[in-house]
Amino acid sequence: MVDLINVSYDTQIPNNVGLSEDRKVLKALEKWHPGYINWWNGLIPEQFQKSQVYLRTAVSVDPKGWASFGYVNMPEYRWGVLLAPQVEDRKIPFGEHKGEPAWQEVPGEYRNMLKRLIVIQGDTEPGSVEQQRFLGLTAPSLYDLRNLFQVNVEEGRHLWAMVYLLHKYFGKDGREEADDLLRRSSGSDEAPRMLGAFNEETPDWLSFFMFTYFTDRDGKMQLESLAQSGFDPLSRTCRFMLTEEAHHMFVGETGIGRTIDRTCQVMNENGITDPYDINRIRELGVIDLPTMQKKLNLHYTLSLDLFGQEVSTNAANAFNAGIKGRYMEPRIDDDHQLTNDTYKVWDLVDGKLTHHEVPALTAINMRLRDDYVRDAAGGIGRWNKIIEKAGIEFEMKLPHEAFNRKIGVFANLNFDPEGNLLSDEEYKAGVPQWLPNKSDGDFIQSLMVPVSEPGKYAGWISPPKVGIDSKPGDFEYVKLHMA
Ligand code: BYC
Ligand code: FE
Ligand code: FE
Repeated sequence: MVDLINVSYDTQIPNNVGLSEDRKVLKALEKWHPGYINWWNGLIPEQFQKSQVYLRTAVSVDPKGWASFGYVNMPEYRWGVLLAPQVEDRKIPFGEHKGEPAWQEVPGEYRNMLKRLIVIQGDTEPGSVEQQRFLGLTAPSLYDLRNLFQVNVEEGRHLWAMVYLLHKYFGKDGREEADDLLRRSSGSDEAPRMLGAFNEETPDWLSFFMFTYFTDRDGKMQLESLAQSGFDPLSRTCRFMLTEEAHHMFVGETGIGRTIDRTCQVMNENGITDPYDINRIRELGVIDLPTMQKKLNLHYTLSLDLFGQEVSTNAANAFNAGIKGRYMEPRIDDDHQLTNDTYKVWDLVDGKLTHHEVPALTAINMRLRDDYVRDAAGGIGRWNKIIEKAGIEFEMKLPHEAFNRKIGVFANLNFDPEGNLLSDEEYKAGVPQWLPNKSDGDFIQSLMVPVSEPGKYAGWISPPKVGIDSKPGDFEYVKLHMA
């Protein structure tokens, strides 16, 4: 048990926001903390709560030394409140207030808009931990187990980051929203998480890697846009969160890469050249490449839905207000107000996909999604290099953006992964080849057996090339608690 009474919040919560002098916010956070610990302890299986996990903890915002590594009992992890340093004389970088001094307090006219965005951002963080709650039981190695928990504690810290903003700047309704972030829960019927992808299951480690590659990358894009915000505390918070996000996507990219690598290796050892020889490949205890492509299709398209409608007045208003900007806003060569600009969005005319121009202000979500698609393509190329090097003829691909969508112009239309519009029957017949089905799931599940000896890995995945914090291959990343 954690000692909830004698917690010294100023020393327990590493922070650079002067919490000890901010009595009101400190009190609000003290009230919120037991609920958080309760939520956390309910998610992580007991034996892991008592284990020693080699984790990094954010202890400052110095780019050279912001994290310290060491063994931690997870209930005692020090979730800090850290904001990137204030930029002197920072100006609002876009929208109708462009050039005015950045806001240090909430601008009254945009209070609700700002609160909504902070709540949505905050809601995803605990949602992802809930989705990943059972994975610790089947980790393919101690290295992977440690990475799972690293991602989990940091998503927990991201929740803290948003809760701090709610408590500090939004008074009573901010506190209520902070409580609701612990009340909603992934996949719940009564109180689900706010965005679709955070109510899906993450049933196995391949899903976890796909999620951290594709869905955490939505996190990166959204945080980049919020980091541009004219509301300075939000900007500073998001800038620091981005430092941690890189590792989450690294876990995803290398996890998938290692899974691909192992499959190719086993195929070669057994003289299998046809990647579609699925039964033989599966009998050898590795995941066939076509099934990995199906998982990719699923997680990529779920993540595309997180960008909202292609044409959105919400997004236009947030940009105009100076609350949420674009990816790499300072590097974009335009007036940063979008008074006369247009942008191309997808449209469906007589069953054919086309582009048409709309006022750029309304197409902010589409633009961010386009940036995301480019960003997500990078890893696919690196995975294909692994397959090519192994001499196997197969290529992983991002499916067309119209495939399997629930939000936006393509929602609930029957597109195949190439972007062809199909009849209901054609679509139904194709789905088992495009998305993971029950037997794919069962097969992957059958491989999910925990490996807990230092330096050993489950048969379906290769070891990583380098250790965390330069540790050697047989490093004991988690000292498991034995009951
Ligand atoms: N599911 O005009 P639209 C992360 C709603 S991930 C359900 O397009 P907008 C992380 C929408 O709310 C990053 N509902 O809205 C990753 C709206 O409802 P209301 C999370 C959806 O605002 C991994 C209506 O449809 N951060 O950090 O332009 C692990 C009309 O839509 C969905 C953010 O998202 C959906 N997918 O765009 C851990 C940043 N999509 O209000 C963490 C904050 C849309 O009319 N959020 N709707 O009832 C935003 O910027 C925007 O709210 C959205 C939506 C981009 C999400
Ligand atoms: Fe996060
Ligand atoms: Fe993340």
